Amino acid sequence: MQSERDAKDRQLDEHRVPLDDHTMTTDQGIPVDDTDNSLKAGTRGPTLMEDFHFREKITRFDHERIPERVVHARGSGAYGIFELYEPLGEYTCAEFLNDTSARTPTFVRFSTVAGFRGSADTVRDVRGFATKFYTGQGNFDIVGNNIPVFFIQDGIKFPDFVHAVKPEPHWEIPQAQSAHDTFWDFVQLQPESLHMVMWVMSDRAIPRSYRMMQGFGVHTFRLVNAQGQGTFVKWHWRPRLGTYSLVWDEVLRIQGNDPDFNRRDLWEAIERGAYPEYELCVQLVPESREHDFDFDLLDPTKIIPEEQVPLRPIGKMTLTRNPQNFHAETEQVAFHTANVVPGIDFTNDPLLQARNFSYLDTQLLRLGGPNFTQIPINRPIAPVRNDQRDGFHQHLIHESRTSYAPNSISGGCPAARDGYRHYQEKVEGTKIRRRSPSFEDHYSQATLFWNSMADWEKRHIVAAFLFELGHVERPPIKQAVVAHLGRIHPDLGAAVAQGLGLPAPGGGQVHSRTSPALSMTGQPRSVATRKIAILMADGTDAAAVTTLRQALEGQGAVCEIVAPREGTLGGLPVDRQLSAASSVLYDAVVAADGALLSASARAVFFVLEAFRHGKAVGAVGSGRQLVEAARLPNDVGVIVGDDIATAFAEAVAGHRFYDRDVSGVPA
Ligand code: HDE
Repeated sequence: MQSERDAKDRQLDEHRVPLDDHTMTTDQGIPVDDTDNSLKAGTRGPTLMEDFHFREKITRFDHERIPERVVHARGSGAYGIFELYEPLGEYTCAEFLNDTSARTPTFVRFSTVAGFRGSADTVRDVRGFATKFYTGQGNFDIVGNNIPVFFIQDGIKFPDFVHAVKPEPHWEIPQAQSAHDTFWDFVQLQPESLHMVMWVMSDRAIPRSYRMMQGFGVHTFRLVNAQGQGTFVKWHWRPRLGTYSLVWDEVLRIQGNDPDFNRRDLWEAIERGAYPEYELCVQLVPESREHDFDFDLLDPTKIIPEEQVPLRPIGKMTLTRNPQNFHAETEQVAFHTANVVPGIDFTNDPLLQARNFSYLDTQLLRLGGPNFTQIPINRPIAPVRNDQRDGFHQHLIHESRTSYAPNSISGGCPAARDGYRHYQEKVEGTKIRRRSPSFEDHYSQATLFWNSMADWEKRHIVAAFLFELGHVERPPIKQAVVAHLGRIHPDLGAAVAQGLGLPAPGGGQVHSRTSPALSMTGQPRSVATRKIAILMADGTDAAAVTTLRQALEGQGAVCEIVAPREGTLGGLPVDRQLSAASSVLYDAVVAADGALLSASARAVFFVLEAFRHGKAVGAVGSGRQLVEAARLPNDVGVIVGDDIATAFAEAVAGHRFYDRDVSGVPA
């Protein structure tokens, strides 16, 4: 089968510069004989202006950076393919959503929002989940997040929100953190942000991995079928491995140990062939049901609870290839909410409408002109023919003698026909700067979120509010936020107030509805791709380690041997030396030696810290002594014995033992 993916690959091939043994040249193709010494008048003399190689090299270096994204500056990308389960002709005429034999190439960029390009991956923040589908009818982008709602209802507030969350203007502090006055000042004055704030204070905002994170289109979009009939749609990505998060104390330590934690995790999984998979699901709402909800479908601060409109899986995306050049691919990729193909359309969500303006505008600045769609990562595989011309960095040599329509000289070509047809929505209204009253309720869904959390999730949310508000300097801002929290739920308000030493806020009546799908409990369980540290030292029983390792790796886990020194132990290569390792970089730990390691404070701390972060801790052979030295209590997640493989794998698959109360670590 000649797949569409091959088409994108072939297109990219034209632009690849392979590593080879060719002679170095200048940008003009002139061979270079020396790139280490500038041309000088005598060995100790001044550098000469005529050294064109030197000047070109330095000039190119001076111009290497392009403006980083105002938001979502830090990101990681990967190529994939999308395969459809069943034709959706009843709802949409988009060809890639009707052809189950198509393998539509995709490029995904995951990102954080607030931090600069060099900030750490594992900050508390919403994550971007942007996908470009290179379809036969042109590029379609879902520019989504890992949280299904947004902070604001109208795009005109976006600059205010972003200015509030970014580092404060006078001293550019703090980096990649919402824990500061301007963010919480915005929140207290803009209660429409509260629902999203609840999500951001939950563990959703500290994902374990981009491979274990949901994605959401956020807005209500519209599918349109061949008869021109519309259906409202919400986009959801569901990771095959389940949705899992880190714990806050761990996050603080990962930032120093490996600021590239999520980027590295994605890259290494793809290199290993453990291809991340996400199911694309839709919530479909017939137009006749538009007003059946107690919220407005156009309001991006609201979800459609899954219990009201179930998710329908329609296809699967598999990420199969890492980029070869970060700048060319991940940095230059340009997503846009308005990149839609026939059969997919917008709604009047005022946030979406603003985005439809913003993304093209930002690309013009960031990528230096209107021809950024010719950059290989952005080029559609569908043919591009129009009368748009010139501009900076035009790569195409248009041979036509005309660049206008209508024309007779070129036989009327390119001709506009049978193309994208906008949904025929009837629109009328009075010009007005006001929101619909149906956008007014800012609390009910925040309450729904709180009500739906498991106890451990609630504890983590309270701890997150305490961390964040604990960094706010102005007491009136804290008080105002706590008052809002009391309106979301009296328990939440009281718990946060107590930690801040404030009186419990008054709270009115709140509803007790829940939406079980909002909780992260009950995720698919698997040990596959989980990273396990095996602590060894000289004299460890290597055969026992090998047996355990084979059993775990047989189920797809990734084991690393951590030991006091590099080299080999009992014939097994050491992957990481203890001084360069930390438990926070692993999902679980096995103590395989106790005789030597229980005398090492680092090794004892390694095991203790893993335990405190709720991880499975195993011990084989003398490893039992290390567990004893760490004084771990009797716990279901501490598995000691000679044949622990099955029980340990089961414990790792459950991700964490949250009954240990990891919200307030260290205890
Ligand atoms: Fe974005 N957003 N956004 N955004 N957004 C950008 O585009 C903007 C919003 C999202 O990996 C920018 O190329 C406005 C919601 C992602 O390259 C910019 C508004 C959601 C990415 C921009 C929003 C997103 C961006 C910055 C309010 C979730 C990264 C650089 C009206 C559904 C894409 C760029 C990538 C990037 C504007 C709100 C997601 C400035 C004006 C809601 C994942 O154009």
